[in-house]
Amino acid sequence: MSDVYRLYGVELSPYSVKVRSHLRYKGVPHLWIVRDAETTAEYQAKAKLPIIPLLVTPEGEAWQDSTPIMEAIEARFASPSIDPDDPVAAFVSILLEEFGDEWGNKWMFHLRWARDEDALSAGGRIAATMAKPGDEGARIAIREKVVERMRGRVWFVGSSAETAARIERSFRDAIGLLDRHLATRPYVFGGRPSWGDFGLWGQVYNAWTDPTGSAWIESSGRHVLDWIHRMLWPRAEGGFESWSTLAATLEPFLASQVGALFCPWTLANAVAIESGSETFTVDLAGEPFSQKPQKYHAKSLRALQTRYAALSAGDRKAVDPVLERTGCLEAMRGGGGA
Ligand SMILES: N[C@@H](CCC(=O)N[C@@H](CS)C(=O)NCC(=O)O)C(=O)O
Repeated sequence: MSDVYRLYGVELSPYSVKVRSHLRYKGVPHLWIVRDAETTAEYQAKAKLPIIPLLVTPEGEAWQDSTPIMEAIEARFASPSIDPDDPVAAFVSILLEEFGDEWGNKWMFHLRWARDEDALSAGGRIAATMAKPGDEGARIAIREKVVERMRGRVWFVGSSAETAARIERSFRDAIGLLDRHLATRPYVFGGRPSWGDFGLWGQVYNAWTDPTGSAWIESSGRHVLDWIHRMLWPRAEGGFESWSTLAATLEPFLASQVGALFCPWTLANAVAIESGSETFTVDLAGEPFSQKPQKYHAKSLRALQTRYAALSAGDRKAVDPVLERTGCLEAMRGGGGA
């Protein structure tokens, strides 16, 4: 039996490239199969949900959802681990993975579809994978359809005229803070990539493939740019750092992005899902942010809270002061504050 995994995805899917970089780093034998007009039938025969990435194992099992896919790969291919050794760094790493997947996706989705030039760029690339090669007429027609459809869906991640400035400021602030942090290390937690790198990177890399995200990153984040390139084929260049050397430049990122924006947002989202609200509004660093609740995020927040609850008493004692200082503790405890 072949030992090759088959990963179905597209370059413009942040969760697909996240899993692809992980497989590359782990040295997992795999084929990257672009889900295009030609491979759609084989993709559909395996996929239970209409989402990418889809990873088909050598035994023919079909795995979906990037975090569980990566957990399963970590279980099968233990080394090199993507969990930092230091317990504080290890927890912050999975928190940053969640932040990247859920809040970072707002940056990416908003930047990609809000402006004509970005929508044209991304829509054109998506259409190129869907149209029959050489059929220009079909490519243009599909591009128009994709742009219209996606622009009609940006509300889904909370992008609107009212939230645009907040999302864009968060992206630019995050790039600046990450740039300072990455000025002295190749990866977010030191000499090798972690959960946090993969989650953040899928979104930031995708934003960088679009004109606006690329211009903003390249004009103010040359270390982030190097990391974007590095993460396409990540490799261990050294060990993980401990929290004591990471804290000076990572805590400001945690405080201004995760604690001040993502945590209150995800808690309010979870409450809105539970109460079945159509929309919700939450105060984020003094500004109202309104959107329709997103179901998946409530589920992934619960998974993260379960990880927090499972920390040993000793680890929790080390992690709590950092979460407290950066405004992340309440969300990890489930919003109840106790
Ligand atoms: N939580 C999922 C999210 C996957 C997801 O939203 N995938 C998007 C593309 S990035 C998708 O498949 N959308 C429908 C499609 O492209 O057909 C994961 O981490 O894998």
